[in-house]
Amino acid sequence: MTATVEVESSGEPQATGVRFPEGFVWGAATASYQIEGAATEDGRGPSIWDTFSRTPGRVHAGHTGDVACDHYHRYVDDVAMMAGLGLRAYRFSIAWPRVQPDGTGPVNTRGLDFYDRLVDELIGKGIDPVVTLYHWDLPQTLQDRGGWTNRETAEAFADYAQIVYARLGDRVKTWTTLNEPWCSAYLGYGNGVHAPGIQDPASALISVHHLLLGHGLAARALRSAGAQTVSITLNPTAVAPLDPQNPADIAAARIVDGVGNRIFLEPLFRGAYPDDVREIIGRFTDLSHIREGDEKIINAPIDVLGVNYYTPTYVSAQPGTPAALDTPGSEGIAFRKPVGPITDIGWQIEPAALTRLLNRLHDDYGVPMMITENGAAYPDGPSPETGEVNDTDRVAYLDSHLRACLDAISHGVDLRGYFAWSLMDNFEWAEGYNMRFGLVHVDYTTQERRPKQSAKWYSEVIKRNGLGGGTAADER
Ligand code: IFM
Repeated sequence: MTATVEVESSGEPQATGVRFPEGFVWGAATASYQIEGAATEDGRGPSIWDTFSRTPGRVHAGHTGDVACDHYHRYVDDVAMMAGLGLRAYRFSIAWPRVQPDGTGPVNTRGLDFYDRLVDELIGKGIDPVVTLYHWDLPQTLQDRGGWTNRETAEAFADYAQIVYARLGDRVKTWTTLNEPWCSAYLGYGNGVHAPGIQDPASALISVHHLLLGHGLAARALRSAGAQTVSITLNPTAVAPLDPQNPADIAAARIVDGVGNRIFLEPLFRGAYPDDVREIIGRFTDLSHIREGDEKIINAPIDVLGVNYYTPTYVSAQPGTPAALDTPGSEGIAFRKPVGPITDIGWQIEPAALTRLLNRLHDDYGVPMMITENGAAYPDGPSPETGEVNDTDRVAYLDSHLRACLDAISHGVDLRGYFAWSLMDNFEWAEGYNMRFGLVHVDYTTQERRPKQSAKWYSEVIKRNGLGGGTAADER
């Protein structure tokens, strides 16, 4: 697949107008806990995020997902809004505690009914449903038994995957097992910034393995049940040495790449943890959680890799630096503070790092990919004069990252789609409602949805399957 230069009917190519490959999938993404609300409705059990967000001091200003965007009640209007924007696909996640309130055992049919209705609504409007089975809302009962540090959670996840597939598999083609297991493991059990809020390197590394095992078991089950497209979404760190000529910085980047990326990629695509990563895991655990045959299970074939990208990471060797809690084994490594330009959440903007990342994943693993999340937080709101949300910063961010995708496609990357994060402003985990990533503005008092400038711009991008000359922001 290669990017093409647009050719007008006059036969004159436009200077920089570019199109994406035919059939490129255009969508937007959300996640259950971030938008649904209805936290105790229709038999939904508690998740670790209910517990965490209700624990004082864990989430910005004590915000919770109890109501969120009230999508559970407003999904019909929300799907109509997606159709109005021209989305071709919608990536959403299923809340495990809606389907199995205790994580194992009895199925809550009313929970499944909700997703059944949502899928029908999407299909009725010509929008392809792309399902993620786990986007961080683990049933609390499973956490009470150790959560992802317990191997049984991986087995329970595969059972849950089959339950959901049995209900939706006749209509949903794309099945993503996990979203960003890096976050589940290292933020949930490493630095404790996310639920369940544990700070323990061994627990984080054991969780990595059980998440991967859960993925492998679920992928196998989905495949044998007949799933068409099986996938996992990672958020690989676009890590680079601060000084690319300095061997110590290069070695530091290799360690971060090992613990952050290769720990997932190598067993997924090559069926084994790399030796240097095993050595690091072995510093914290006796490795007995990695049983004979597990890596083969994790190596279950997938059809497409979901890639979430927001920001790069630069590291340098700095003896005496304590290990970052989200990166076990990183003692002596300094993570550079983001330098401008940055988004509202403090993440450095560097589209070229996305191209580098995609090229690297293609060169090393040769896997088809989709961008399953990309976007930016800005503190935007309606203008008092016009009522419009003029989020030109977000338009520029999206435009530059789509161009970065095109650069990767020109390199030979088999990139099949792009999902903007996020369809609408929502509960941004530990940041609560303080960070707005949406294409659509949400007024949390009235629940009014208001498409921002970026939503209108994105609709145009979808319509023309590409970008115009300059940035689309300039076109306005
Ligand atoms: O909001 C999150 C999403 O749930 C997972 N990926 C990153 C996004 C922005 O932080």
